[in-house]
Amino acid sequence: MVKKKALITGISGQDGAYLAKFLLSKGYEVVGGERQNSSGSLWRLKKLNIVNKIRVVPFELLEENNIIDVIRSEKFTEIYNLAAQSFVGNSYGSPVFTSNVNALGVTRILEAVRHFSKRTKIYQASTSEMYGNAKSKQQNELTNFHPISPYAISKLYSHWMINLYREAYDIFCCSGILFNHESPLRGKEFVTKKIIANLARVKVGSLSCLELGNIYSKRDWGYSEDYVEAMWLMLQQKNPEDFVISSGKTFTVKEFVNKAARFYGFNLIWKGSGINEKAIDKKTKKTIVKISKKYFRPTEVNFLYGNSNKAKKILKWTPKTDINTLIKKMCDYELKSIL
Ligand code: NAP
Ligand code: G4F
Repeated sequence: MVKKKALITGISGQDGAYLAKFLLSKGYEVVGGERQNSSGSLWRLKKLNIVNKIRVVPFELLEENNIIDVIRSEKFTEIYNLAAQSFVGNSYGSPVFTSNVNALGVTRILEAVRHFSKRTKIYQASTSEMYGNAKSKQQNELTNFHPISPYAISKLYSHWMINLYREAYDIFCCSGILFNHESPLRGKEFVTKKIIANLARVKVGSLSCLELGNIYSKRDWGYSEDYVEAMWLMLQQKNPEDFVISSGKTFTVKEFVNKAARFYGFNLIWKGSGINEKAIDKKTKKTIVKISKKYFRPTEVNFLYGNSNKAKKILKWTPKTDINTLIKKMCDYELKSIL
């Protein structure tokens, strides 16, 4: 049987690493797309012991000719487009760059496939951020989108482009609307990793306290390694369709802090409100968490809570890792790396 060949764009990112590991386990030839001004360390692939099993090619979402060259010459079976300016907080300061990468970048891939490799299947990394502050209690494939950040708007553009190319040109392309998913390999700018990494430093005495922004937003947090399997399943279906992938549980950032703090042996007592709210450790009376204005966003998605019944039914996919197991994995990893 001919070996399937997949391109993973954003190979240096969290999902890129876990998806590469998963596809290698399925016998794929894995080609990783890395932008040229990346840090170049591929540390996540090294952590997973797979860096030597992947062929890395230059892949920059801003460079049309680079994208055409790669897609035309390689004729991939599948492309997983995971590359993006993925940090919502930064998208307010760089709306043009974010749109160029996340929105037009996807159009560049779609055009290259349409003209030079029409049988290649495409997975696009869409996001629950596209729902914004949706009116419904839980969000699924039928919920209206109401994006409220440059990031979410750029992702909704690419989401609709994927729909268009599927309908207009009969390309097998689909989007996974993934809710937040984390892991020990999560970037340190995202709140879960920031909480877990900084609380570990407070514990060993190398940081005085953790500073956060809005601790009342709710997120539906899952585990990246579970979610990459759903990406693959979407491309193995007879017809391309979009799917919501979520844990089906939602917690506030504050609840996440309390859970992680308990893992490190802190017992937090919260005092004050608004910008003056803080968490004190019951035993030592030390302030462990403070609120800082600088981490608030101009607009905030207050509540994300996904319903993945369609994925359960059609893909036979369910999340395996609950939030407590996820936190334990992340805390164990963090302690090991700082001690
Ligand atoms: P991540 O760790 O931030 O990885 C993003 C990747 O994109 C990195 O490899 C980055 O390279 C690359 N990249 C950035 N700009 C690029 C450009 N101009 N050209 C080519 N590559 C570029 O993100 P992730 O958490 O793995 O998420 C993967 C995808 O899923 C992203 O598209 C994200 O928006 C989306 N998503 C994530 C979540 C989540 O909770 N994790 C949920 C829904 C959707 P460098 O290493 O060089 O920066
Ligand atoms: O961890 P976050 O930065 O993730 P956010 O904004 O939900 O975006 C992530 O999930 C999306 C899927 O829904 C992805 F599409 C996207 O690429 C990314 O992976 O923030 C989570 C929440 C927000 O409400 C934020 O305001 O935590 C709040 N928060 C409070 N203090 C903070 C902080 N977020 C960060 N990053 N840093 C803080 O100090």
